[in-house]
Amino acid sequence: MTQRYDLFINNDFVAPDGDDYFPAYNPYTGDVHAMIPQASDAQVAQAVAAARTAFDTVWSKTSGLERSKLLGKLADLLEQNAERMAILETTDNGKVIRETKGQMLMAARSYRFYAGAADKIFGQSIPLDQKDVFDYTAKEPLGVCVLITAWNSPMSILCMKLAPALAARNCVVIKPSEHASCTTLELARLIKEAGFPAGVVNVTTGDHRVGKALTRSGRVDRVSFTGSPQVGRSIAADAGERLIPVTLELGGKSPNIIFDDADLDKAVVGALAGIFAATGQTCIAGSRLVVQRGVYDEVIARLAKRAQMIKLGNPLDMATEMGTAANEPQFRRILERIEKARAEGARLVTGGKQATGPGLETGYFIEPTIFADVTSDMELAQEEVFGPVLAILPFDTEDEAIAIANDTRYGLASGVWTRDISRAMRMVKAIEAGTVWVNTYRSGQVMAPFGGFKDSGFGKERGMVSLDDYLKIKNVMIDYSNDERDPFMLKL
Ligand code: TXE
Repeated sequence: MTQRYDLFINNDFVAPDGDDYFPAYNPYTGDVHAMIPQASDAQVAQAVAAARTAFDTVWSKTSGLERSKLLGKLADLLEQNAERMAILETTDNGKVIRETKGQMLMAARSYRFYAGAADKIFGQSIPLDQKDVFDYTAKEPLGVCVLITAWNSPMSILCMKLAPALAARNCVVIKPSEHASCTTLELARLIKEAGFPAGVVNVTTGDHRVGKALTRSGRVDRVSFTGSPQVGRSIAADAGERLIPVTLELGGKSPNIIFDDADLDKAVVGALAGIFAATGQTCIAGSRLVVQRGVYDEVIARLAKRAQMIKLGNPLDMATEMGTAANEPQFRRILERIEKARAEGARLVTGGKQATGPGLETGYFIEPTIFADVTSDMELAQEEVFGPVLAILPFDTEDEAIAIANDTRYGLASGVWTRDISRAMRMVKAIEAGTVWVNTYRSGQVMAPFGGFKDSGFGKERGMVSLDDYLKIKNVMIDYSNDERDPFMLKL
């Protein structure tokens, strides 16, 4: 049955102006499974106004304890609805249920983490050189934050933004990707059920016009965005125009480096998880496997063998290991990138085309694909494919590995596989990336900060540090002395 969703503005579910709905496709069956509302400019303005009013009248005045209880309640509701939400997200973007189930529980964990943080936001008292003057800082909320998310993991991406924003006393307007909006609209129901006051959270769905209307609204105080570097640049330009801060999480071309002395059983599993989990449609994909010459052939052989055994199929089946490309444009983009890689001379080891066979008659399936003998000057080593396509590059020395790792405009994540702790520590220092995993890959927890360098963006999500992105610091100086003061003398 096709579910029809409405916008979520000021705790009401409202139909889009002009009954303007667009279809949400199941990338496995090709069927329309839901209708999504396209917010008009006027409705975007209403959502921002609702958030502003809620901020001014209610939310900015709440205690940490009140916010903590509400976030905790939301975490409970998400846990209770995890199965249903996972099925919906898998239906919407083709990511395997094995992963989306875990993602829902991790998102609930995230709301719980920031529930615990909501009443622990304090400033500092600062000793000055002057006597009888007391100085302190207070951390204040920003106001209205716009949260724009991508289609690959809507609930995981959103919780990294929404939970700290709310804990820090901000109101928000959320704009999910037009390619996967359903779980965000379902979350709106849970937010209402949890008891958040009207206007604290609003969801306006639709295409890029809605995102643009939000980032160009003169009444928002921060934008947090996850998506492509191209759109990230345009959002940063809009924010620059208004002089408001932005957080940008823009993807990567992450190096996963295997040294000769690595535990190869572990490293091969890490390499597979790095590129084929989530069908490679993840910003942290270990899409460049950089392998030392001594184990190069062995790693390629082992990876190819396992890649050919990856079970593709219905993403809702717990046995399925790799799902579909999330939508048609993405499917086409991945196949184009594969053709380009062939043309530029990368050696195709396995895969390389649309996957077909029993159970794959419908759906945007792509074979797990591995290219070897890739060099840094190839587009495959530089451009994000955002699909199940691995580029393997050989190296001889540690310096060479570092040079290859850093030869990218991105700087989001990286992996190092070695048994030599001294080498691991040298690599950790040398790699220009916001995350370095040593002897593990694609592992993240809400308490550990995440976010990239270079073209991967800026700002941190997760961890206590991300609260600061949603707060401003006020300095307060109180002179309680009885001294006479010369108005023209600067007092130190
Ligand atoms: O992202 P877009 P798309 C990469 C990946 C993928 C490519 C395109 O390489 O192939 O991006 O994916 C909204 N002002 N990533 O098209 O276009 C848009 O409606 C304001 C990496 O989905 O960047 C959507 O909600 N908003 C990424 C969101 O921005 C605008 C995850 C993302 O859209 C806008 C997904 C504008 N001018 C894709 N234009 C990651 N970092 O993990 C669009 N939007």
